[in-house]
Amino acid sequence: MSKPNQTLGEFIIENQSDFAYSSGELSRLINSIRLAAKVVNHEVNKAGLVDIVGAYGETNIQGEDQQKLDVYANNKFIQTLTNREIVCGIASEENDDFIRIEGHKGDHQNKYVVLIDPLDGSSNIDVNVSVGTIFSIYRRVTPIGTPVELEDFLQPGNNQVAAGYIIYGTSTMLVYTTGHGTNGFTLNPALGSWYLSHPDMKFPESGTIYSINEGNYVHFPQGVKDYIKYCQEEKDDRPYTSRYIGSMVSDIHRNMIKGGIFMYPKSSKANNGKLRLLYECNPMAFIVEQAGGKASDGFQRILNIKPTELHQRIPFFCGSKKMVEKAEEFMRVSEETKKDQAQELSFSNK
Ligand code: P6P
Repeated sequence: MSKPNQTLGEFIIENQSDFAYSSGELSRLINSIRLAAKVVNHEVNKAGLVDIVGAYGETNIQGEDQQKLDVYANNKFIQTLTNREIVCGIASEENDDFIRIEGHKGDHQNKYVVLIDPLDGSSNIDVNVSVGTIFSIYRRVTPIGTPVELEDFLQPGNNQVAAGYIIYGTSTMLVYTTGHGTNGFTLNPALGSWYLSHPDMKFPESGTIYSINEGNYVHFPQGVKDYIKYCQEEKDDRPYTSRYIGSMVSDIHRNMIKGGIFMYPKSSKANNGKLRLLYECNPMAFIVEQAGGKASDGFQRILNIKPTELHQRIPFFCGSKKMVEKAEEFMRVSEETKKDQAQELSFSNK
């Protein structure tokens, strides 16, 4: 249930019975995220003015140059989440391993784990293009009272109890779900309050925007090449429009409002694609599905995938249901053609 211009705090209280486990803890969890988001937003908005823009001089486990704001955002979210006595573990794109939080009594009584990409699209910071934070929340699966373990983080996306993103753009928005629809809140920086600006968001079932880095075209699987050519041909509602910001949160947020598909497929340069399953694709898939969209790796639903590694990458097709289904059709046909050709080749060699 939502009322126009309701604040985030009012919305959480009014809907906390939706949270399957302990309503009070969801409130505190989301409140800690919205606090950290306001602090990070303040820094992002003045990035050009202070010496916080540019590389930090370190590289993260992904082998990517850490931008100073990456590190700042990572530290802020970890610090805020740790202080709230709800989280027993945090995994971050910026940290090689997960962080154990034993609680102020050292008794490991906290029930939730949070996985986070603290500043997605950070390479855009220096050129003043919007960036985002992505978070994913699970209930731990190992016994409460014991230290959190890796298996608490390697849960399929279906197990998420909440997920969301913050987009630091022309305005700053928090978009999240607890499995009862997807709602968007816009920050009023003058008041420091978040207002329900996009209640019950619905991903358009189809659209005319496709987002992919076509600079990698020659390295894509044939099915992706075929789908791109389908988007570009003069027929029906095509050619579609190509839009690619290079910041996944921004590309998917735009598509959720206007309709469209975002793709980061595997390629001959990156056998599993670039995006990470646990703290990028799973939370975005949960949010998008709750708005009526679809998210797969080109063949199977993202939320059904059982993770094997903390920082594992996965090909990602996400957006308007009918567009993702069309892309999957091209992927399936291409795979079937490849298998037929392989069979013919093996027969002819006998
Ligand atoms: P490329 C940002 O670094 C990111 O993880 C996503 O936000 C974005 O969609 C993608 O990488 C862009 O990658 O290879 O197209 O520059």
